[in-house]
Amino acid sequence: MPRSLPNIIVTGTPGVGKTTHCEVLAERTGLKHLSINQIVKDRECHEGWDEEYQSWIVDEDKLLDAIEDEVKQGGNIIDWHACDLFPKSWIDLVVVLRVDSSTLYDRLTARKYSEKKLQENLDSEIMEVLLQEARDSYDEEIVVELTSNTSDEMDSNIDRIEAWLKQWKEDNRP
Ligand code: DAT
Repeated sequence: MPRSLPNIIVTGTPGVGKTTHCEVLAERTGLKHLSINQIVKDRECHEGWDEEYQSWIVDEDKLLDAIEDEVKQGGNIIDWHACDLFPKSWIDLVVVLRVDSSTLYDRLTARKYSEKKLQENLDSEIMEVLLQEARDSYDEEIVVELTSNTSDEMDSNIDRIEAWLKQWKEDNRP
């Protein structure tokens, strides 16, 4: 069944601004902010807690089962630092947020990440790991790279995504 509203992924290295973007977008568009972090925790889609990384070890099959029904209905903004696990057929737009290393360093330091986790995430951002993952997993036309260093950039990103949504609704009118 075709969706009456699209599903958008907002992805990127931790600290790029996914949650901040998703919260504003959800408020402005009425789409639902699907925080995968929260779902993994609340619906126990994990195989336990990784002490070293201070994060849940995600059980991807369980996670997909947990969100399948609501995602298939459409109207979700999926907030997660990975994107290759979601079936292509579920997704209409993939936004990859990017940030300068020095800005990311400051944001992750403020989160008190361990030296190892901090370095791994900085490397991941510099090597464009998430951008590549998005490009490898979805059609090129639906992957958009946006910078998120400043609140002005965030405002313009939100405007762009809103404009995209408006167009999608026009193009997919029943
Ligand atoms: P993520 O969900 O990707 O881990 P976040 O939304 O929690 O990131 O943002 C991390 C921090 O950076 C948070 O304190 C808000 C700030 N931030 C995010 N995007 C920003 C932007 N475009 N301009 C200024 N600050 C931003």
